[in-house]
Amino acid sequence: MSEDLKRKRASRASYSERGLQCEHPMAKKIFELMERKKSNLSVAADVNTAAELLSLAEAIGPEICILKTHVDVLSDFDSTFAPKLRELAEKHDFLIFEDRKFADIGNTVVSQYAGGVYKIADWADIINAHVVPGPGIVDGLKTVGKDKGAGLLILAEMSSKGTLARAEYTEAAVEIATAHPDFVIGYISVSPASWKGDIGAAGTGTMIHMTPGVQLAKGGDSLGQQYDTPEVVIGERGSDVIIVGRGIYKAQDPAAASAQYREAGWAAYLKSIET
Ligand code: 5BU
Repeated sequence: MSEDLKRKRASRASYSERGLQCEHPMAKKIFELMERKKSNLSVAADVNTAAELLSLAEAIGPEICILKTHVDVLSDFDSTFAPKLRELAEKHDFLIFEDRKFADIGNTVVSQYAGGVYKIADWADIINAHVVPGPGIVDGLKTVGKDKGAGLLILAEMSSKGTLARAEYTEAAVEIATAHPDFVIGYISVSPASWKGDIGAAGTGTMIHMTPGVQLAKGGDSLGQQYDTPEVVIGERGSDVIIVGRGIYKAQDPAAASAQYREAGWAAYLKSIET
């Protein structure tokens, strides 16, 4: 292990300590929620219908800190969906992250975020964006989401094989993210502990790292997804939140599987802050 990595590991702080430092209300809320529920598990609810998603959310709600959605894959989406999901979020104490991956110029993302069929800004606590267009995308999303108290995650890395979001791209993404502390709450990242120097400050500070591509065993799928375990993602790579899709919603008993992932994620976190 490099000296840089050793130093970073040793300086890792608890979620509550980091929550206390947060000025952004949504970042603070996430850190507090993780500590309160003893969960750093986010479930990617990639089912095909609103009915299935709501029933999955009811089953796994007690185990998760964040429910991640792709609302545009729900074949029966209508305006009754969001209020029902929000009700479950209140009941089970979780936040909603719409993984929309905005990627257009500022003016266009304003309409994509606030308008259209999905009206994401009305119900999502957290959204994410690529920085391919440059900082204008953050400024655009901010005009809609900031006053609502929403938080933005910047896609600094991706979990898929051959991703171009690496090296200098990741550094540029961090630069854009850190220039907007009033709206950006963290990153989608894969291996933030290995980022050069202190960029991104994995495991310390107020930026939250969330990582997809997590299963109980290392592996992948036939379309480029790459999986690693909660132990590696939280303990070695320096992330804060594990995002699990098929490992949970395809399990025979998603509630039991989510409990298993929550325990694995939490154990890895506790171990990572041991001094
Ligand atoms: P899986 O079933 O655990 O592979 O689902 C992963 C989820 O995370 C899925 O919703 C993806 O769209 C999402 N994802 C990802 O897999 N990799 C990424 O880099 C990003 C999102 Br960003």
